[in-house]
Amino acid sequence: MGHIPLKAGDAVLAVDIQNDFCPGGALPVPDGDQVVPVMNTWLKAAADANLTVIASRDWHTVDHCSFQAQGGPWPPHCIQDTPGAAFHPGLYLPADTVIVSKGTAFDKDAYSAFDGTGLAGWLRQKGVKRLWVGGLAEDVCVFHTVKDACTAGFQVHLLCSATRPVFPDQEGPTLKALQEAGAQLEDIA
Ligand code: VGL
Ligand code: ZN
Repeated sequence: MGHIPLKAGDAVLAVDIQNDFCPGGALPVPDGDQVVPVMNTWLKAAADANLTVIASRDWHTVDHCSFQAQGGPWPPHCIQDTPGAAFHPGLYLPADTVIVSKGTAFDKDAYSAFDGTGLAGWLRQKGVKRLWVGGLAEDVCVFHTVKDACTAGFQVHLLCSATRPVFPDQEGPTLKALQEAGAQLEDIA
């Protein structure tokens, strides 16, 4: 375990660590569950330091527009209040974790935790300057969340050992694009 460099003005954001994105789920990310112990280390460290913790979740309606039967790219996943939409049972969420739901409209998808949620303004109000981000999936919702966080002016650190892609052969271009967007890649696990 490397040193966890959290300080005042930091927040930790766990993106979509839900059963449907883990092995056995409806839209499994290869080795998706392996992000849990690493993410937990950061979540515990944030809680110990009294820092803001956010957990986003993909939270779709039935017959959501992103599902294949509706012409979208994905199998049905993360339908509101189903077991597949629940956070991974091993994920440690501090009592005051702020849960951000996204993709909640029938007719609109949202890959980023900042898309339509008001999260950027709320974080600014809380005085958050830096974000430490991990979760699922690296090439989909983590990618768009990190990009939006950079655009919104936060200093973003991507926790590389706390994220996994849906399509592992895309990982190189994904990481390169995020670095170009201003994110720092962190190998601390
Ligand atoms: C996601 C595919 C579809 C994600 C969400 O959370 O990465 N991926 N919906
Ligand atoms: Zn989705």
